[in-house]
Amino acid sequence: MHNSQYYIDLESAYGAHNYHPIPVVISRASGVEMWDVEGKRYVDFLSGYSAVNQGHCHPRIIKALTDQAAALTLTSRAFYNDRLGEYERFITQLLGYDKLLPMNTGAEAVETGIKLARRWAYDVKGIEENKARIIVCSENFHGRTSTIISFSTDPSSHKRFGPFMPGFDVIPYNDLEALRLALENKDVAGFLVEPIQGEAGIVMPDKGYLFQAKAMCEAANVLFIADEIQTGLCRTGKMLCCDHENVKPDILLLGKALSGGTLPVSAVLSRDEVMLTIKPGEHGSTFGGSPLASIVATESLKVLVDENMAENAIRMGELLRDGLATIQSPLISEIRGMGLMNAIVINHQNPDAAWLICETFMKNGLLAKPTHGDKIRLAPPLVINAAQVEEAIAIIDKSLKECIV
Ligand code: IF1
Repeated sequence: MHNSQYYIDLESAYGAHNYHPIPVVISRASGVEMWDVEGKRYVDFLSGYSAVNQGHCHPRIIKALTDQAAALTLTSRAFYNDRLGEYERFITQLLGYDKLLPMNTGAEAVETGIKLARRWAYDVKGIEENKARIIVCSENFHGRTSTIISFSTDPSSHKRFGPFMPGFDVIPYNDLEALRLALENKDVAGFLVEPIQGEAGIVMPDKGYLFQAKAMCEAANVLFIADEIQTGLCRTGKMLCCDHENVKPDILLLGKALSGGTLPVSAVLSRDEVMLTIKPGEHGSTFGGSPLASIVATESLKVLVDENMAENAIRMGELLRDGLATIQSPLISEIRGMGLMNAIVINHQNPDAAWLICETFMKNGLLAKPTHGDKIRLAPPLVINAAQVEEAIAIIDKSLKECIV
């Protein structure tokens, strides 16, 4: 058994330097807790970027995974398997869609949503081929593929990765007037939006924005494509964040917690009019819809429902925000969020302040990560209980008082 520094040095020597992790090396986790290689315990306030909503190593999900792994992992879609159809029926009935298109990563779900919207635009809406446009929002985060970064407004995502994919119109987030103007173009096929912007720092639109945006898309015969990869699956206190406004996306994108953090499993859901425009051989993936992914996704969804994780996210989110609001610290300029998707906005001129605070959190037994410099995301697994929330608030309070920035 080596110490933490050994593993950090190993990654630095042999791995690409495309991340800058908090200097902690985790070797075991359960529920909300993680342990490093020295045996020190932490409360996890990142949840694998919201992939571990059900808690680390949820026993039901791990059992489904290991049982299926011993029987059949992959057939490819060249053959049928005895798990995919059951999963497709379960998820479409649960979420109210006609069809599922299974993929793996979140970025692949977004790519699939874009391809579907374009195909629908040509086959159904009647837009001239290669003219379809997709409206997106500034400060968006939808993944890392070359198409997706083409419409990112964050230079660190796209700078010097060109040339870029055309066909996207960027409008400000939470701006219905900008959307109205953009929708005047008859070549618009879809509007791709995060119900809450995660990477931008947990940016919440005004109440009614999603509802109005959906209504405007409908009036313009434009598909409303919701990226619920981070906001979905009970994270914000409802199965989908769009449920807070009773909005049903035309194309729904899910990922992350669809596997409880075990495998890359993503999903695209839509109605037949949209989904059946793609014919055999026109889209797919080697691993998408594998029996292993199908079983794990089904169990991950059932666990969310059976254990009332949406309700717990609402109650624990309120407890967390109320507790944070009582902390007296000049470093806090704002606390915001919904359910268990929250952020503290740090008030300090030092651009490294949020990073230094997260290092102090780590020292005191809480793991979180800054986003966009001055925001710290607070997104624990949805199985967190009141005592663990209180513990986290105490660590955050103590850390903000002792952190020298
Ligand atoms: C990184 C944040 C989280 C996403 C939404 C699609 C994807 C993501 C709304 C792509 C992925 C991740 C990826 C991770 C950082 C991260 C993140 F910082 F951006 F906000 F979750 F907290 N749509 N989000 O949030 O999904 O292809 O990764 O499976 O890239 O560094 P993926």
